[in-house]
Amino acid sequence: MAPSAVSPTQQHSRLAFASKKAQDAVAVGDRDSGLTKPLADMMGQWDNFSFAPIRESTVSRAMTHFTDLDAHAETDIVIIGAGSCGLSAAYTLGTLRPDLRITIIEAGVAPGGGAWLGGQLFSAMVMRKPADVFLREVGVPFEDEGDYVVVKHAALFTSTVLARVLAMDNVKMFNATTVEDLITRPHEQGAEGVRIAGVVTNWTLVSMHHDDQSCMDPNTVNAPVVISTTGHDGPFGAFSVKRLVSMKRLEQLEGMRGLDMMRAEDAIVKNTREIVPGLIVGGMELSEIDGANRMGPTFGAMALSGVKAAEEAIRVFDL
Ligand code: 48N
Repeated sequence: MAPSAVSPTQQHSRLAFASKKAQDAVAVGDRDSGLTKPLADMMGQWDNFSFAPIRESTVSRAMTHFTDLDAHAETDIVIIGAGSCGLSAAYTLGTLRPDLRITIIEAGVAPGGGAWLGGQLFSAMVMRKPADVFLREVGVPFEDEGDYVVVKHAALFTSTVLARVLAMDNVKMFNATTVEDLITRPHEQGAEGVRIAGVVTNWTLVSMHHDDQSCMDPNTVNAPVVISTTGHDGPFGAFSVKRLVSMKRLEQLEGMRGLDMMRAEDAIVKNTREIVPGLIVGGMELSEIDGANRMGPTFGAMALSGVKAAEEAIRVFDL
């Protein structure tokens, strides 16, 4: 069947929310040579080529995001984990609520979690309908196979959603940064309860060495709403729900059950929810609390769980 057509104008309109500066950067010049004219004119002219002058300290000041850390010390919504669920939540939130400041904390240098590949290191990504609705929303081409669709490379999905999210003026991602604890406040209904009021962060390499180097204290981000999508595996998988158990706020984790695609994906999307006041859990981290089945190499539930997590976050934020 013909691949889904996302017209250039649709693609371009998808960038409509990007800041004007960012949008100019992707403005398309005349393409009679296949490249934009400025780039085409550069080719073959390398003998007299040189970059504009710069001083190293200028790069250092431009690169270090201390002003971002300052701006995001107080934020509206934190998303822990920039995997397929977290990125889908960020896209949906950033699009629906450009008035909100959204802070993504991602432990990996490379965001994307498990969504750079399909399954067993093969590259194609399968999503069951109706998750194709999200692919059309963000402009990811796919092959329509009836009850499911195939994105020719998982990285095409992840890089497209990542590009959309990072182009948003109200979203900032701090990668190579780990949430190593949750900020809590006594919950109105009884001292044993807590509500979540933000996250505790550190550079990931620091977080991984607390056992062999003491006194590397963390940083903090205050937020009334936190979405946790930390997945079910990896060094920090299922972080928030494991922390809720260790702080005796959750009795125990039911633990992810065996693979059953038909049950797993519906359960993850339907049960994406606020677990404790101020904390919404989605994606595969949820399977660890609920004892939901795993779904294996199909990603529709991740995308739509992210959409639902965004909807829940807006509901909680607007309370
Ligand atoms: O991709 P993941 O691991 O998690 P999800 O829920 O977005 O997607 C899950 C999906 O990839 C699957 O597992 C598929 C569907 N397979 C299912 C199956 O049955 O096998 O992304 C989580 C992200 C990663 O990028 C981590 O680096 C990050 O969260 N992360 C954290 N970032 C900051 N602080 C933390 N404490 C933390 N923990 C994890």
